[in-house]
Amino acid sequence: SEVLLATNNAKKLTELRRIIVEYDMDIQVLSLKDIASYPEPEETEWTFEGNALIKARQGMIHSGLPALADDSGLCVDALGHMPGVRSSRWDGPEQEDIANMELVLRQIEDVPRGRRQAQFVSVMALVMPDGREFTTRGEMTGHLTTRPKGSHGFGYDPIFVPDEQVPDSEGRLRTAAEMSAAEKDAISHRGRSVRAMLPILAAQLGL
Ligand code: ITT
Ligand code: NA
Repeated sequence: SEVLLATNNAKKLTELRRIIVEYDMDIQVLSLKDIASYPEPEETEWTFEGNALIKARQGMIHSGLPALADDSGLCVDALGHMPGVRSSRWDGPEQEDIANMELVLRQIEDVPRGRRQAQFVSVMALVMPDGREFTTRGEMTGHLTTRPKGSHGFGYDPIFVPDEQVPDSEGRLRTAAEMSAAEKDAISHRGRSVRAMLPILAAQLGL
């Protein structure tokens, strides 16, 4: 069965596809490149659920296919959970990921190690051609470093140290950008939101 992932973020598409592949299901994930282009909807909501549904509804309307969308972001405790749904404000290419990370690091410059907790959130929305709507949520807790480390992943991964990991022999913890794809998927917000969505998707597609 074909499903659209309504995202302009190629890294999200890569992550979703590689998580689904693990489950050996008969699902083909199409991207916005596979359908006629349409204007990107404005993300006007203040919740991840609301914005994920906006993106999935537009994807379904313009493709006629069951459509998935991810809305995600980094919520920093010391910043009152910002940037949150505004995490991609300087959205897009790698250079701009660096600007985003630097802005967050500057804003928490004076926050000590013990108060640098943060969470990544991912909400997956599924909108079916008959209008049925579903959302699932995944979270990953951790803390922020003082400088970027690692080159894997995307976005804020180089400054985020997930809680759920085993320290190396020197007791050092790694950022999400220092983890392999499989390690990140096993504990990530998106890994969790996608794995929660898979049984819903299978049931809706009659698989
Ligand atoms: P679409 O709306 O087209 O899907 P986007 O990148 O604009 O793409 P969001 O509005 O959901 O998506 O913004 C999510 C931002 O949160 C993303 O650009 C990153 O800066 C950050 N983010 C989300 N997941 C992340 C992850 O796994 N690792 C690092 N940063 C992440
Ligand atoms: Na958003």
